[in-house]
Amino acid sequence: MVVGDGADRQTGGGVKERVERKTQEPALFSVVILNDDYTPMQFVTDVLEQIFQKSPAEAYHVMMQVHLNGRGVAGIYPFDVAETKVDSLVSRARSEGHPLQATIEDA
Ligand code: TYC
Repeated sequence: MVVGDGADRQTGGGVKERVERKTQEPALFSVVILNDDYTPMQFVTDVLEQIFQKSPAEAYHVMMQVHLNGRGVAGIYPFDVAETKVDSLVSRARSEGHPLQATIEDA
């Protein structure tokens, strides 16, 4: 048994001498909202505030960017969080009869 500085050392035989202790950052993904001709501006602003925790000013800014440029980033998250946000957005949009779409992209 080795008692010492916490590093895991062994000798000989190509055994890894030091255990890698660096934690990996989770991969991040952008939730990108897409423009369409039918979803009301106020609905998009509301979901940006309520699902993506934007301030009213940020939500309006992102909504207008999407309206003018075709797409915009609603937020950046680990994949499972991004997926849940898109599911929430799409199910809320469909339940209110809006065609709003969002995609997930590498950040
Ligand atoms: N283009 C829509 C309209 O004029 C508004 C809109 C903005 C729709 C952003 C979708 O992601 C969107 N009513």
